[in-house]
Amino acid sequence: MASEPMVPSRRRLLRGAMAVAGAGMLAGCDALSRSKGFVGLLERAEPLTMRAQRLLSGDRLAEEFPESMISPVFKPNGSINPQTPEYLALKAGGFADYRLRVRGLVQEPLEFSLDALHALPQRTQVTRHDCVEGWSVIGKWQGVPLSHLLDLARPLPGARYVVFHCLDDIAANGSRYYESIDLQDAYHPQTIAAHRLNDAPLPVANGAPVRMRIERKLGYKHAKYVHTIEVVDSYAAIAGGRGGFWEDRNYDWYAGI
Ligand SMILES: Nc1nc2c(c(=O)[nH]1)N[C@H]1C(S)=C(S)[C@@H](COP(=O)(O)O)O[C@H]1N2
Ligand SMILES: [Mo]
Repeated sequence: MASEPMVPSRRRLLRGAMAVAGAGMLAGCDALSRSKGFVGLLERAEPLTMRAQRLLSGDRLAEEFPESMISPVFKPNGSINPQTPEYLALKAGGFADYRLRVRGLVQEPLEFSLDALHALPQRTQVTRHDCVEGWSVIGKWQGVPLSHLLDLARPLPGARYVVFHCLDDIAANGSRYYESIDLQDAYHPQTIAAHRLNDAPLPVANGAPVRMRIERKLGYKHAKYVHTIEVVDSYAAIAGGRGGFWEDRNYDWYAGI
């Protein structure tokens, strides 16, 4: 085996210089990442991480717990009392005018009142919510499997992601919260549009009237106050282009647990 030279060769020095130039380029990454081309690259690279996680965990279910382990309080976090005019109007009417829309790359755009959602097949699950801030709580959720809503709407060829648009703004500039997952996570059996928490209608603080539960993901993926489920081929054109409110502020998109 050839041994490494003791004195750096010209080639090695050159390579070192290129590494330094590379570090300089990283500092420009933020500006770069805002360009559509770069986001497109990211979207192509991310399935690699995804595949690695799936090789390890497959499509396994998140752990479900006995009801005796439900936390006394399901700690609310992020937006807990939305103040957008749309939300305040819906809340004032007891959410009678609320509609959950399914649109985008689907054969059959749909909308559901709360009563209509209650009439669909339901799933109940007692699961642990893990926030990236380092706390967890266990709660019992009831809702409609997203797979069922998608089966009714029938995604078109080219559909790759599902984007959840929310009624709250949490940034000072009025940015709306949004999130996205890929179709595989969308069809996961524990991915539900939840309207009940601990055997009661979903409280405002936890996302009333409808929020997502995506049990294999960190807390910030679980969009609350959802009004529209949009099926897309790419999320690059939405808001900051990284697939979610926190992703646009540098959080990881996949966020698997
Ligand atoms: N619309 C919306 N969804 C959201 C948030 C938010 O601020 N707005 N915060 C996220 C974060 S960081 C967490 S931990 C969970 C908190 O859900 P909870 O309030 O039911 O605990 O909601 C997530 N979904
Ligand atoms: Mo969170």
